[in-house]
Amino acid sequence: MSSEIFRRASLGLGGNIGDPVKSMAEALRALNARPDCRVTAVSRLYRTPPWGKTDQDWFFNACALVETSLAPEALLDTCLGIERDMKRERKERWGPRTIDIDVLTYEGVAQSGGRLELPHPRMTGRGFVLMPLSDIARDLIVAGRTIGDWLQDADVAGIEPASAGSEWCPLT
Ligand code: PH2
Ligand code: MG
Ligand code: MG
Repeated sequence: MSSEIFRRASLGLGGNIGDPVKSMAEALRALNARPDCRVTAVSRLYRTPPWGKTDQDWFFNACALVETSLAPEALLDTCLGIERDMKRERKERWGPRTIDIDVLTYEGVAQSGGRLELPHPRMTGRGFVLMPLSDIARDLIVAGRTIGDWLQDADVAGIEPASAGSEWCPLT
């Protein structure tokens, strides 16, 4: 008998090479197909100007909620494995990539200094994370404030919804 506990985590997805929308949908399907992960919510898709390194193509970004029995680091390794299986290409930090999957939050866990910082240390300042995340987790509290509150103070210039809902990502 298994009595595994499933905890909620949130993920940020993005990409700006090849067909990032297809890659993000494929990544979430791969995650959902695992017995230890259930994708329970998918945000709208967004078109976002490049942040950090601005001389590159615009990104597509989205967020998802998962329930998982994996520990945080194991969830990260699973996401990195999916990136690898999808032959992720990346040339430089913050530069162009085919697919990026970041673990943003993990229920009940705050940690720093290791391989996986939680919550993601830069998520509260990034419009391309906060906009999609607020579609599915507006009331989630990160660093003492809700995602909706962080979003109100964030720079969201140029960010545009590119889908009406989660139809861009059929999970089955
Ligand atoms: N990811 C980065 C760097 N810059 N800009 C946008 N708009 N979207 C991203 O996902 C993104 C970025 C590094 O992970
Ligand atoms: Mg990233
Ligand atoms: Mg990453």
